[in-house]
Amino acid sequence: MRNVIKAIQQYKSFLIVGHYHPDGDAIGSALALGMSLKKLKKRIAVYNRDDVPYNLKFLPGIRQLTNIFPAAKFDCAIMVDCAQPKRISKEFADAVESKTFKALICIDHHLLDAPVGDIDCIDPKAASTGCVIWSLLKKMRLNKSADIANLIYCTLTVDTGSFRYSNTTAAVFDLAAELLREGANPWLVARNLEENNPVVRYRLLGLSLKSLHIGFNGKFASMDVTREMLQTVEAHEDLSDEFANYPRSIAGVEVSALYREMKEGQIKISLRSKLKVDVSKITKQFGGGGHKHAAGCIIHADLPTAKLQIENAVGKAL
Ligand SMILES: [Mn+2]
Repeated sequence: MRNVIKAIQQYKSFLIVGHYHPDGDAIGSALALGMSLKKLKKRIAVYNRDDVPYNLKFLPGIRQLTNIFPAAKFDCAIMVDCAQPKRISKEFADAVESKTFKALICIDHHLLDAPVGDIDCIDPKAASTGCVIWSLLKKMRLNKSADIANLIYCTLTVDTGSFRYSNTTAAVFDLAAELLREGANPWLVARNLEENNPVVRYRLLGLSLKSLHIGFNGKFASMDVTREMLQTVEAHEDLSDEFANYPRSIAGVEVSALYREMKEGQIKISLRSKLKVDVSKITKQFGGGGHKHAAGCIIHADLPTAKLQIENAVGKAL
């Protein structure tokens, strides 16, 4: 963190980036950092390859986010909630490869074998990347802002599943209280994150729930989202992002899977577990990643083949 602060003081321009298919932690962290560096009169751009999900459009400063890779040069690039340039975008990975930046900083809370930054600020104990950013901003005395408090509060809500997951520690509640004192508004964040769904999401959920499959003596449950379902209700696949939690919420289920047909011959799998099974070990077998209780991968096959492969691996893990 000391080295990150040094770099922030030393350099004049910063490109702040988060992983594609962004969540509230990637976007909230990037915006909070961007807003703070602006206060220091740094030239900044905040970039994400993909569009902002509908439930994150309320975030303060969201207009500073661009999905067009900036042509301008920057002294320093800061990756947040991600430690691999290729998970930002091809343009970004190319820029890193061709040594466009004087320094590459990585601020994250995922454990990775070999982070690639010149400066890696990774805290696997942090509930969200936003928590790491908040510590950084406090050290730099840039934390007195209700907007930044709301952004960090959003990262915390998203990555702890609204203060429910096993990463919800006493420190998380301490931090939440601190953010509230700085002006974060829990109902504003919750209302926009969770009570702002388009009706078509529920029509899609209705179709997907019909595909509910229970296996391994009730320890496994899965749901599908097919191209046909998406076409029937005219929905975008992003609307099914949280569906993986439904099969896990069934009594007795230890592992759940959501199978999403991306395009012909490409299935995106989201795995969830409740207690013992480390689903990231399963997704890694298929070139994916994630956490113990939530992980994902993509299998290049048709839906029945992908299901067979996943269920074989899940069966062994169970
Ligand atoms: Mn995160």
